[in-house]
Amino acid sequence: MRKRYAMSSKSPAKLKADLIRRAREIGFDDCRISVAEPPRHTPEFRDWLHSGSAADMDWIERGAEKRCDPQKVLPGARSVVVLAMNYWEGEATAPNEHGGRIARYAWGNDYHDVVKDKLEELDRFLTAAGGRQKHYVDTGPVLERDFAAEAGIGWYGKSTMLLNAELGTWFFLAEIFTTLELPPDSPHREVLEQTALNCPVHKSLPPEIHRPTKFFWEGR
Ligand code: B12
Repeated sequence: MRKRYAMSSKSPAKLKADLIRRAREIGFDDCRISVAEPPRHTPEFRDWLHSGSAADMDWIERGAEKRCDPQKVLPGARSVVVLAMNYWEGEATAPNEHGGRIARYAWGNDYHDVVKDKLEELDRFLTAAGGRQKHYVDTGPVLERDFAAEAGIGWYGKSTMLLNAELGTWFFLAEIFTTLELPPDSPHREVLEQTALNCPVHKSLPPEIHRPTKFFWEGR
């Protein structure tokens, strides 16, 4: 049965604390807030697109303007709630008869469905507090890693995967854009250093790293 929430007159700090508690109760491993501003690495994203790195993923190009501006996703958005969910399910299985192995992110039920149900629950919670929301997991026009890095969920690893001190790279991301103003979190120190130094990690990488035409799986 769906939970009902009373209209709230909580302070933004109290609302954030309650939201985080609820997010953890329903199975998210981290919940942090970013301001709904253009993501930090929109110039790099545009370069990536112009260099043809999106290959046949033309849907990324189609949603490019929204990816670069949260106001085009949800006019009036003030905050982005960023959520992380662990998908580590134990050591890798033995390769099959063809020598292949299934990536961990695909072991369980489709994460798009699993996470979406939980996002809907948090969306209802925020609606009851007076917000308008849009939520996404993976398939939305969102530079998810940038918002997550900005909110302090983690920092960029060599594989371009976001790294979290407890979860490693083994987590999915999801976001809720909301018109509510929630106190933002800060980026991890590593993210600020990577950006200030124009990221020697990213610069030292072979060009394949951002080229889905040559897949680069989970840092291996
Ligand atoms: C398209 C896509 C793919 C494509 C292309 C991958 C790619 N690197 O772009 C393919 C199919 C190959 C793929 C594979 C995988 N993906 Co994928 N993918 C996406 C998707 C839908 C868009 C990514 C995108 O915008 N790419 C464009 C490039 C430019 O963006 P980016 O790689 O995220 O780069 C960011 C940072 O590196 C940073 N950046 C860029 N340049 C610079 C320069 C400097 C100086 C600095 C500091 C930072 C910086 O800013 C960029 C923009 O945010 C996102 C979901 C989403 N909507 O964001 C999931 C997503 C990135 N994928 C995810 C996952 C789990 C995977 C796989 C591990 C799945 C698997 N096991 O096969 C692999 C890992 C591959 C990899 N190393 O990235 C997760 C990552 C979670 C995490 N912990 O980081 C996401 C967020 C999905 C989710 N909701 O959980 N993916």
